[in-house]
Amino acid sequence: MSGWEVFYESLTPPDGFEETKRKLQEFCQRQSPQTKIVLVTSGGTTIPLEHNTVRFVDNFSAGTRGSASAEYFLGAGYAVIFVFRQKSLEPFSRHFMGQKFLNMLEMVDENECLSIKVKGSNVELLRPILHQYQEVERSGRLLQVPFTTLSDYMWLLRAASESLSSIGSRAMLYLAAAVSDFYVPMDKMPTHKMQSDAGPPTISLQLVPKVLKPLVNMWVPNAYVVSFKLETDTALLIKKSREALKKYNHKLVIANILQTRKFRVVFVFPDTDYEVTLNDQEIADNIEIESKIVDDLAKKHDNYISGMV
Ligand code: 9Z3
Repeated sequence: MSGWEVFYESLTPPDGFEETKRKLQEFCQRQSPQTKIVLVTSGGTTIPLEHNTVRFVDNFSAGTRGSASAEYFLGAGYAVIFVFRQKSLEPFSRHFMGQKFLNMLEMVDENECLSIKVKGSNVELLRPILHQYQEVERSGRLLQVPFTTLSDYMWLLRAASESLSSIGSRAMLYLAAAVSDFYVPMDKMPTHKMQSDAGPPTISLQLVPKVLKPLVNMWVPNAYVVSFKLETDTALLIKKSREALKKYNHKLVIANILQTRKFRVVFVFPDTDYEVTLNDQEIADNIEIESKIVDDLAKKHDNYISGMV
């Protein structure tokens, strides 16, 4: 068995896995024969430190990239499988997180009848979002699948990929989730909460095998696969992205630096690369970089489907 097979054998599938698998297959079969389907992964994975998990290792990802991109893919006519970290941002509802939504409302007392209204200019903000959301609900083009741990993510990524294999080149994988490179194997984890009176724990993390390899070569060999590369050191960004392309043989790496990811990414191909950025005016106008990323990708995907690349 190869490294990733041994790794999968050691992981327990998430609760309700068979039911989720059925939903994924049904979703893909239900779409019309021309519809393109994208799998968007979003948010960060957790690494439990105990079987009865009290503590875990997490990362910074809020799911902004994934949730915004999912909306733009829906806008471009795609059906979307959104595999996301539970409690991270989701398409549509992301616009109303925290107290934002409550600040959009006001109470109106008319003839002793109390009602709640959307405040003035917020109507214009809400209208297109609600409109798109309702259309997506009616057409059944969005399937949301939550995960929490690295193990859940791995099982769901594989099931979602395999459910897409039957649609060949019409499938795109957009792997924006921040997936941990390290984990604590099940047999190295204590059953119960670690006790402080036992002194400082030594936690030994192991490397997660790269599942991009079986994903590209075995699970969805004809799909348009896009991965993301995150770095904090600019000097490494393009080099590491090219290495990934070479190793996994997929179509494109979208490279980004932690601090500038909201307004600059680099599309890295085996032989070329170019930047996709937001200028000051676009930032002031609240344009999201994901709209440009998805726009560009949808065109590339069409070319790929028609055999032009
Ligand atoms: C990304 O690089 C995403 O763009 C971000 C988005 C996670 C930075 P936010 O959710 O952030 O909007 O706050 N995702 C991939 C990160 C990653 O783990 N990539 C692996 C790597 O860099 C390869 S798959 O080695």
